This record gives sequence, C-alpha cells and structure tokens, in this order.
Amino acid sequence: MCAAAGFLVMSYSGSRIWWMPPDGSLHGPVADHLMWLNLVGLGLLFLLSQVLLAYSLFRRNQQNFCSPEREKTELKDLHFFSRAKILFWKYELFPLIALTILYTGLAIAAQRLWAANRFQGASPQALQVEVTGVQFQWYFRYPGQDAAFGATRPDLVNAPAGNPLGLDPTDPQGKDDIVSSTLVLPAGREVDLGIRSFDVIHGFFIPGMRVKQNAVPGMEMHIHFTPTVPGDYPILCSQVCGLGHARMQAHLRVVPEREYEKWLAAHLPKESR
Ligand SMILES: [Cu+2]
Repeated sequence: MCAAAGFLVMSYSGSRIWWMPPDGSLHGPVADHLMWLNLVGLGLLFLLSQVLLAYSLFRRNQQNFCSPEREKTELKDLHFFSRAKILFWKYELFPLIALTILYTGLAIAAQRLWAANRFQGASPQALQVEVTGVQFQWYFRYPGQDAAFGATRPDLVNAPAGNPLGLDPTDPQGKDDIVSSTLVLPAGREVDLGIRSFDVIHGFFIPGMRVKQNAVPGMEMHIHFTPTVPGDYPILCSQVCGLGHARMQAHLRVVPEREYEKWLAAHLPKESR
C-alpha cells in the first residue's frame, strides 16, 4: 500500500496523471476495473488492520482493559473445548473466512480476464506480428502479402548489415517480410503478437494497451489484443535486462485501417512490390 501510495504521488507530481495512462485497447476498461477492485479491497484491509492495531494499543492503557490474563481467568471456568472454540472463532476462523471470500472473489474476477486473454487464442483473422527483444532494442516483423513469415537463421543475424533478425534471403516466403523498429497497428483489428527474445529475458510492456508479456529466450509467447484508439503509445521493457535496459524503448502507432495499408505498402521490400 505504501508503494502504491508512493507511486500515485510520484506519478501525479511528475505528469499530473493520477492513474495509468489513458487506455487505448478493447480489454483495458476490464483490466482497470480489476486493478481498482484489488487496490480498494486490499487498501480497506490495510486500513482495518491499522485501526485494530491502534485500538488494541489504546485499550491496553485503559483501566478496563481486558488483558490476556483476565480473559484467561474469565474463560477458565468454561469447558476446555468451549474455550478453545471461542478463541478459534474469534481470532482465527472469522478473519480466515472473510479473507477467503475476498481473495476468491478477486481470483474469479481476474480469472475471467486471464482466460479470455491467455486460454482463448486469437481469432484466425487476427493480424500476425512477430516481436523480438534483443539487448537493447525491439524489432517487429510483419509477414507481408503472403501472410507467412520467412525462415530465419541465427548465423545470419547481423544488425549493422541491416539483418537484425537473420532473415534467410533464400526463402521465398521471407522476401516480403517487413522488419520495423516501430510497431504500427490498425485500429479496431485484433493483433496476435508472437514475442521472442534473442538473449536474456525482456518484458514487453505497452502501458497504454494494458499489455505485458515476458520475452523468454527459446520460446515464442503469444498475446492478443485489439487496439481501438488511434495514437502513439510508448513500448517499454519491464525486466531489468542489462546496462542499456532503461533505453530499451519503442513506439506503438495505432492508425486507421487505410493508413495502415498505406504504411505496409510503403515498407514492403522493393523486390516484392
Ligand atoms: Cu530491459
């Protein structure tokens, strides 16, 4: 809670924004609602625990304070099992039940959102984009007009020579692949990102889209979402991945469908036009 309060104060003083940046995705409002629910629920619990702590400290100084010794004396006459039962209900079972109900409710609410995003795959019409994190840069690859990614080979990776992903020039499917350092997406269309890493674990994070997924070497992690609001959104790395981590940033540009088609056509490799 202290960290959350500190974050809110710092973000307000720095950018005059109290909360996350404005949401530009379809699923964002549900994620934001869930975040509020968690913060409010846990915040109230925190306040309740502090009030109880202050109350017990205050009571300790009162004459009529019911000390543990006095409570023990009062309960001494009761049958052992009755005494144990009262103490159990009072101090353990009731808070346990209350916390279980709260956490179960939060988990069920989160599960729906998680399942929609992780267990249900993207629709077949979703735009396919491959995201690669490499110290300290993000690359985005589009499959081009044939809708198929070309083969890549690790021995061909050569960023200074203009082939940062190691595209194999002998594969015809790769001839129309577009590699960009900016992610450009059409508004209103679902996108399925295949996220990879060439070296260490990176964190692909678009706060404005409420999207976050680790990029793990040797695996392709998929995440799908629908951007709805045209505009520019920062892309960050959320995992400390080396000395240049802080500058591992890119941009997402959400544009109308027609503008996206124009951008795609303008970036097609010359030999495939
Ligand atoms: Cu990083």
